[in-house]
Amino acid sequence: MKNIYFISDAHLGSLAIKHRRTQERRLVRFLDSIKDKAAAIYLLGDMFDFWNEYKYVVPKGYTRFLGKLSEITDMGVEVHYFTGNHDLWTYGYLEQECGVIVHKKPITIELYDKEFYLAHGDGLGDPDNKFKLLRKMFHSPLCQKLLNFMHPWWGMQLGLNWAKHSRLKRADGKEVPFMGEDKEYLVQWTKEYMKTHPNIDYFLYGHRHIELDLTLEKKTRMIILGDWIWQFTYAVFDGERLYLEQYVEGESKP
Ligand SMILES: [Mn+2]
Repeated sequence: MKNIYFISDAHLGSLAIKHRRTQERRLVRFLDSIKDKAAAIYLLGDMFDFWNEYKYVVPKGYTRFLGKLSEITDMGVEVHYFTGNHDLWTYGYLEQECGVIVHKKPITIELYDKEFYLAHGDGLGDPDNKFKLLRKMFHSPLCQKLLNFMHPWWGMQLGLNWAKHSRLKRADGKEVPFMGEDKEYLVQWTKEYMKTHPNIDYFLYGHRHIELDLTLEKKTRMIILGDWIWQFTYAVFDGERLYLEQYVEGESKP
């Protein structure tokens, strides 16, 4: 039985990440190392720090990453690309050029015989009004149109700098550690959602940039994937077990 892999939050191209070149190469080596063992790969959002497709132009860079995705989908392995809150402005290029399946909303899906709820995690339970407003703007068709009519020099400049500052707001660019079940919005949101959707076995998220594996009920687990900036963590489902791993270079795992 082949594995199913989940990763998120590489924030490729971030102006706030000094090691962004080596980071992309490491991601590509990881993808290369799993491609033969994978039944499917789920990218749970924010793989790019800022991605916006124009009608005839896409952002510079990421050729190794995009090439690897294309190679993997050409092999017949499904790659699912969830939009995050940094890379939602995709309008067909990633599907047509790289063969990925784009999801702009959370999905519930049966993988082998388990029920998964998969989402990036933004907009689920976060009460911050500023974030909510920004999220509304980001998803507004009018704002998206405006962004696309803007010359890419302005559009990319605006996007990359917004993304950079949103990273630098955190002390040393890293995320606050786990605040406890009661304070984590995603945990709270998941507990609420479970009440009306008791059949879900596993909830998987990105966005929060922490590694979390929480048993919420006897059969229900919630996992947050960490990131691909500092932690290089991912989840694997082998049909029976679901677990978090870290990609350590030079190490090969069965
Ligand atoms: Mn995010």
